[in-house]
Amino acid sequence: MKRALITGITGQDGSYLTEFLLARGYEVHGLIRRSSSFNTGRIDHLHVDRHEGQPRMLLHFGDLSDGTGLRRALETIQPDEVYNLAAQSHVKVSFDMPEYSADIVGMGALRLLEAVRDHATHLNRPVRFYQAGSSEMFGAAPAPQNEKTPFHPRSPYAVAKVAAHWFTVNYREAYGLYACNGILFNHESPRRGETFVTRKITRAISRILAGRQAKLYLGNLDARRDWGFAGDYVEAMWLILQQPEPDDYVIATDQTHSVRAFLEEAFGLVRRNWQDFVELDPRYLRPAEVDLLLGDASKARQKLNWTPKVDFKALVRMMLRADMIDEGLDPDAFMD
Ligand code: NAP
Ligand code: G4F
Repeated sequence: MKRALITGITGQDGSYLTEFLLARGYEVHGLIRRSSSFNTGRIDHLHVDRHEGQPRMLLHFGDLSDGTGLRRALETIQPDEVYNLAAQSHVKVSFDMPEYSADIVGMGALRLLEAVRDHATHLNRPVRFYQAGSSEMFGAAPAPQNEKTPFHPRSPYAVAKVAAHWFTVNYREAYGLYACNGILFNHESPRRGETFVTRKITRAISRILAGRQAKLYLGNLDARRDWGFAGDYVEAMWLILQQPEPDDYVIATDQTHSVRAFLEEAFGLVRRNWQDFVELDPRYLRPAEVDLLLGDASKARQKLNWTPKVDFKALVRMMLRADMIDEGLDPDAFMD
């Protein structure tokens, strides 16, 4: 049985990747942070009590700021594959907490790479490493963006992701580590954090329909993103680690839409005009914006044989339906 270690297992991608790997027979180990409130909501449905069965998802306390703990986790788990998904992943928050974001996103990746390198060397066992790179690294670079596009990051988060990207390339070149970067464009789902713009919109619509919210306050509506479905993207993460040689890949839908277009699609599904509900709050504007992300994932299509299955319209509908059900509404009463 293959063993995987996932940092960030409690996040959106960690939960889908865990489901994906369990379905393929893996034993999945996840690093979780100690929290004063429960933070395992996205993976609770995968939990099997040790006293009642044979769990294949096992959780360990740890943090990317704690290098000793990372080393201990590797020694204990002895994974075949390590997926580094943990991050302070909110771009706007990274302007408020730049040092912390850089430490977890940039230095955290380095700490984990160091632990993997030593573990692989001392025990002479091959370990494959996946780094969760981001289209934010392209920032102001002209679209469409692919593996050859030079990075031009526009936030502390994105700068730190560029550092993590190059640490990963460096450990591949310097130590022969099987280390890969997935450069993933935005991917969403019903499990998306509530403060990212897509989920903020679908959740607000559901609350408006339920009479629990009157207005939706947003920032820049002109920004364009290449939005895909997280469930499709975790398959690409796994495929990246199954190739004969380690490499870096852009993962995207190759389609872009503005925040305004997302609003039109989502409010349109429930036959409402978004202009009646949406107002600008300058607090949601960023000191530097990324205007246009549009991926070119042709390398992944050719080499990984990967294609996204869920398109933009299906994604918006999926997220809206899930939030309406959460809100106690019957989606079929509002949508065609
Ligand atoms: P997410 O939902 O925000 O999840 C982030 C995960 O990281 C959570 O499990 C969180 O734990 C954990 N974490 C945060 N700080 C940590 C720390 N100091 N030590 C250990 N764990 C920590 O993010 P996501 O959307 O699943 O994204 C997964 C990864 O892909 C991230 O690295 C993100 O930057 C990157 N990425 C995401 C996208 C996207 O569109 N979703 C695109 C490109 C790249 P808690 O649950 O305890 O907070
Ligand atoms: O949903 P967002 O916060 O996602 P963003 O900044 O693109 O970052 C996400 O995708 C990256 C991949 O490209 C990941 F690396 C990163 O971890 C994260 O998952 O914002 C999308 C756009 C931005 O242009 C933002 O300015 O929506 C705009 N926006 C407008 N009003 C808003 C809002 N974003 C948020 N979060 N909240 C608003 O009220």
